[in-house]
Amino acid sequence: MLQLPDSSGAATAVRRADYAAPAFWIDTVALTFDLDPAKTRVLNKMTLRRNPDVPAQALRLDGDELNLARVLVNGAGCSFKMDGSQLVLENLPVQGSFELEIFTTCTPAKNTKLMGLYVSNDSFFTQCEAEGFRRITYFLDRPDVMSSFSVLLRADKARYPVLLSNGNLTEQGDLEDGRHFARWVDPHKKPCYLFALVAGKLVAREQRITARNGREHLLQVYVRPGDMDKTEHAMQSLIKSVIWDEARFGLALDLERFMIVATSDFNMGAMENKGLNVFNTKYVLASQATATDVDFANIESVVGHEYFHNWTGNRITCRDWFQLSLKEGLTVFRDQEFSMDLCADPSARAVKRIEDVRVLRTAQFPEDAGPMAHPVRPDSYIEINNFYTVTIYEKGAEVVRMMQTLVGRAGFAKGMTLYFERHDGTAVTCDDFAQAIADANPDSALAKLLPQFKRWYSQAGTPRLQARGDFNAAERTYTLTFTQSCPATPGRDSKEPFVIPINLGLVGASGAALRLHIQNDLTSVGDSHLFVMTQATESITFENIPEEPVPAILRGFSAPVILDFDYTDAQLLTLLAHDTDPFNRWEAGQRLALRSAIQSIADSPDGIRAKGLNHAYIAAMRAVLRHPTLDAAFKELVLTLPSETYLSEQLDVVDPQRVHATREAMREQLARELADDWQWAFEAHSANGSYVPDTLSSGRRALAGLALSMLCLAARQSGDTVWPGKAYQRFKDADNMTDRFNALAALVHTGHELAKPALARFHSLFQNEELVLDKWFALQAGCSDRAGQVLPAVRMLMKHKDFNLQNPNRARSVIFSYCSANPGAFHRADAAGYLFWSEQVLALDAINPQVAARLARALDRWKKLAVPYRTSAQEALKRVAAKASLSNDVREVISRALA
Ligand code: 0A1
Ligand code: ZN
Repeated sequence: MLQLPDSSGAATAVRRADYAAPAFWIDTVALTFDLDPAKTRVLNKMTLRRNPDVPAQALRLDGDELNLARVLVNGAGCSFKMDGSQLVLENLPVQGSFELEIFTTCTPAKNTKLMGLYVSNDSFFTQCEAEGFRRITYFLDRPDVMSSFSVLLRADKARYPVLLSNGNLTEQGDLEDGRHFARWVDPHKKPCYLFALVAGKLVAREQRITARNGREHLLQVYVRPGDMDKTEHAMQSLIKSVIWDEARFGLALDLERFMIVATSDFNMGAMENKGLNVFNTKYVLASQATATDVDFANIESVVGHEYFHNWTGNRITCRDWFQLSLKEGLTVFRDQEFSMDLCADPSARAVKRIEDVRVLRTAQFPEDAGPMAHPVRPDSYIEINNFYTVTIYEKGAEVVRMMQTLVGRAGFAKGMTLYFERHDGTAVTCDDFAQAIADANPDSALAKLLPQFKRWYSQAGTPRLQARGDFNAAERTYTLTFTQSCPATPGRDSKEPFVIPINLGLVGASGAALRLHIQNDLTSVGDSHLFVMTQATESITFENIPEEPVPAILRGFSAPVILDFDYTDAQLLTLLAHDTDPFNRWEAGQRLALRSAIQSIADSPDGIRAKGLNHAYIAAMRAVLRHPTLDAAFKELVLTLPSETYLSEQLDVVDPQRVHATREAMREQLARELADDWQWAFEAHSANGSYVPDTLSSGRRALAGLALSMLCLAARQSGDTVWPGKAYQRFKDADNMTDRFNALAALVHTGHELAKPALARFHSLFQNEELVLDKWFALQAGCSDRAGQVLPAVRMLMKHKDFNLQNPNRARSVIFSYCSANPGAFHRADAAGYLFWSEQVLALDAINPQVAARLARALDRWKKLAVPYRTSAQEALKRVAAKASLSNDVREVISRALA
């Protein structure tokens, strides 16, 4: 087990194996809040009873940074003691229910951690997941304790005219001294992490809808008064979500009122509190003038995600936090499917799949190979907030997707129905979910292989799938042999084989899909086959194969593995041009680019003398770009080179500067050699009409944006001024943020002299738009580095009047954009980037440990770095570790990195 060098000994690991049911149940909770930023009073009246299944013991209630004023049992004073931050009550009634009343106060105005009850822009918000409720009152702060909540809110009426909590508004009215009240009753039992309250000066866009079953619902999106004009898209996304969940899974809205509230101070994206979702403004507010197409798409998927949690997370919740992926993996899967189902055509679906895989491979694969690697269902943690990870979310979603692949779409829907029949209203485990999907499909491969399949939940690390193809001309057979392995991860060296669903096909040399005849299997037909691998090594043989085919393996990315196949360039070009699966076409292009980059890095220490991209690759890219029928979004993905992060993951030792220089040289070559084609692409996709953020026109704008950036890059090489001039013009004239921002980014990344006036103009145009200012900061901090100018610029940005370290969005837009998203600028030979990182981790830790711990992860992969980066990164990590008063959040990340 991980040893923490914390002398206080405060942090201890929580282990999944230690799970024990709670000793008490809390059936009802009546909360009364007198809201005041400086001192909020919280009266908490609970009815409790002992859990008959657990031996009698003391009641231990969690608390954090609370001032305790009074404790009454059945209306009378009682003895209690404190054990650390827990309130311990012994001698409680043995039989039946009893009432426990606790009166505490807290200080929302000083709550910079943004967990529990806090103030943002003079409004009150709460964030309780995972363990924030204990910062509001003493409670059994664990997800398997589900209670009926009623909430009375009291506050100054002029300052906080809107008072919201979960469920239904049952009463409201005025009080003395300009105060007023509202009473909310939640008809559904819930764990306390789903509790929420909001109070402030807010306005709402409202929409009444009638569901299929005839029930009426009120949907509301609450924002600050000036933001009303940016709520239409969120509302439409919510309506689409309600319709989709009912149509696809038969899951109807179970609330009379469903509210979304936006706040600009939020640690994460959004939170699924029952009936009262609280969102980061970034995932609510959008207008043509202020939000990009990507923002619009993100809003749709985050609104969907939170809404879908209403069933997967809220109606059925997690038994303990080790089961976090039960709700998160499943809900990400559901939001991915939602976004795909909203796509007008199959090609747009494929684009969404490629984008999701790209996130998985650039963020989750590195996590799974680094010091924070953990199984989808972890075995232990020190700080649960550190486990809201891409592994729990994105890899968890891939595990659910594989289940769907193994039982089919209809079978998966049946499994979901059984899951709700069995577990609605309870707190369960990942095992319960997998069992329901398997039991609903008793003849499926999943049911037959369930115990082995569940290794996806228990074993960390990205499996490697090695494939080899053998063509036997005499027998006219082709045999694919697969070997799987999984690297060691912290705490576990050897792994058992996984169940790997491999979707595959064969492509003839001419590009035609071959019909598959599998040896000893007369049932299979068609040109695609799902091979379910279970052993360490396995083969499959195809018959009637006239010539050596090109295997198309892992179509649609059917399993979250790293596939090694020794493709020739010619084979990859065939797949890129012809495979029936768009994901694999894209993948073939990425492999070609990757191969060339790795070769260049090996050949040329500075990335400059490298041979660069070959003719065939350039010609293939031209063919894709000019293709008459492929859609623009797909072209943009194919023509975007693999990221520096992804590239670095392919190397054993990483020199970030060499990686950066190599990729830049490749981009420049693509810009130069396809100059005419980029010009054509820009002109052909810049048609203006009225702005709609749908997949088709977003794709056109994305491709035009890439073309413009390439044209500016080519111009920098040739000294031409026409394209930068055009970019500036487009920046000024654009009628939407996507085109405007793409043009600005093209100037900033190429370091053109017009970037400066453009940035100044952008700032003055949008100085009152927080979310747009975030983009302005992020663009500069994420800017391509040429002369080490980015770090000094970042330090200057932090002195800007609009910078505020306490606001997570702003901190992310500057510090994270530099440390986590700009490797070429961050990994400096003089170690100044790492020094900056350590300063910021420490500064943020004093304000908001959760945000600090995320930043701490920017050096996760330091052991892969080449010298001198490696040594100076280690020094920076040690500098942070040396601080005595680190939060558990940061301490856990840093200790793991240094272990
Ligand atoms: N459950 C939310 C994510 C979330 C998690 C933790 C938070 O605060 C620490 C906030 C939000 C989701 O999946 O959307
Ligand atoms: Zn979620």
